[in-house]
Amino acid sequence: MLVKIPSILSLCTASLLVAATDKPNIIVIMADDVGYGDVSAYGAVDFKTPHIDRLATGGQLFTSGYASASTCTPTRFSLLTGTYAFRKEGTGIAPPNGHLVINSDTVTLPDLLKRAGYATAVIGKWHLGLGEEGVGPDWNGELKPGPLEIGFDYAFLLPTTNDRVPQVYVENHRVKNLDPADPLWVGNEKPYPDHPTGITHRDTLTMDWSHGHNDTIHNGISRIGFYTGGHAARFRDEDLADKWVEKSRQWIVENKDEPFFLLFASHDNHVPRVPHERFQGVSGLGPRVDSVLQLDWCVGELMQILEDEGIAENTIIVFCSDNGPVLDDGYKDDAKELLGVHKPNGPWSGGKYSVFEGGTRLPFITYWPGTIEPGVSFEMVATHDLVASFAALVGQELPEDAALDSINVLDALLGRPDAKGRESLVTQDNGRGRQFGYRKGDWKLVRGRLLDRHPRAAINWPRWTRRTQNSPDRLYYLREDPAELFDLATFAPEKLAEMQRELDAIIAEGRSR
Ligand code: NG6
Ligand code: CA
Repeated sequence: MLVKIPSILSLCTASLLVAATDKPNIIVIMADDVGYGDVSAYGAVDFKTPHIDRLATGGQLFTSGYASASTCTPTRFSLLTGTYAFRKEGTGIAPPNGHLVINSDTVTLPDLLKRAGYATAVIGKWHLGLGEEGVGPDWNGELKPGPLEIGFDYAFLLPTTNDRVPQVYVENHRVKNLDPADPLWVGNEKPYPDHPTGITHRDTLTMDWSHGHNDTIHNGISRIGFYTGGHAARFRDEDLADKWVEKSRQWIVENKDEPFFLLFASHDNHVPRVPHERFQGVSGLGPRVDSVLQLDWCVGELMQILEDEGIAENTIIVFCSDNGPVLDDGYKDDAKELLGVHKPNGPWSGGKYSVFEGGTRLPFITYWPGTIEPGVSFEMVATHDLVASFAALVGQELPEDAALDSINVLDALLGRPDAKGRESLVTQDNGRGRQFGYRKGDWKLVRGRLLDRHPRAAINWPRWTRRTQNSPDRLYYLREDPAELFDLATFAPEKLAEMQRELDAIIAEGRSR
């Protein structure tokens, strides 16, 4: 009998262990506009991101980790739905009064995890719209449909972007701290003729605009769009990161006894870059890099919360970004002037808004201490693969008509030996198919009305890639030419035709899974 006790105990421990790792907590940290080269684990040398680096050295660092688009809304649409955004109208950069662009009956990543017993939350930037199509957000009433209607149990949001009005938090269905006596109005035009804007009151601004961003002023900064009211609800830009961490801590502590899924959607380093005072000036490279340091701090805090709660070994963290880097995205914050030799897009060409690699090939790290072996992975994975991969992790079958482009790359994400990533990938710019990238193995097709002369995207553009509009498809061999400098279209016409055929088929077939 006495002999048996330890074996029963160890059996119990073993089954507990299986139960614990069977359904690990999942945290997806999606950064905003952070490029491949913006993390020291990926080669940044002018500053350090020690916490993100800890994820990288303790987990799998992917050299071919992608966002599916080079702007925010389409990448986030695909992250949650597993379907390429170009398949759905209206998935370009969402405006301040944009409606929810994911249909409530779409099977989403949080839906699948909920079915598997997970508590689900999104904290941070949303930018997928709120409210019904044709109606949009009811800022003073119930903001639905929104995240709660597509699978999240809890939401604490920056509803659009920090440069789009209004600067308020949304908690679940409501604007947080909204005083009914001071209703919030949001619109596309001046509410009255002498409403102060970034044009009429430019001399009062604490951060000047360079293009766009000259409508309603809040916190000394003019934004995209107009609003009035809701004063008690308005945030300070400086406090956003602290708020995401505070709300995450609260929600994790409340939900740590069941498996949970948290989408931590940082706004850093999207413009206007106004990190908390304690990060201002710290990098010496201006607000852009200060904001990256603030993001890195958030990552460290999240890791610490897991440690404090004793759940670090039972939590998988994915670190990724929504699109490539940009220097001047509408405000004069000296991002370009203070860049020095830092390369936000690493070895690639292009950045935000581009389908060259720099627009979508981004830091991508998976971390699960005790389960994921540390290492570097050259396998191709993308943010919208998390739907199929996590469905597999938690034993949920993907419905046939859901997640139409999501590939189960779980083994690669977990760093299992000989695991394979995806074979091919379509990337897009903003909206519905103006530009496409198509990568298969080492080959890359670049198609479309190129915005590579776009001033906002102008990061380290090689001379060769400055094209005019409606240029023909181009073909690159990434293994020898990672910066996509040498168009091989005329040298390898058969390869070009094959790649064109495949891209056309993926677009035409309506699904790639
Ligand atoms: C662009 C904005 C840019 C940024 C972007 C969305 C102008 C001139 N530019 O239209 O500043 O807000 O939209 O960025 O207004 S994203 O990362 O959320 O996709
Ligand atoms: Ca973005």
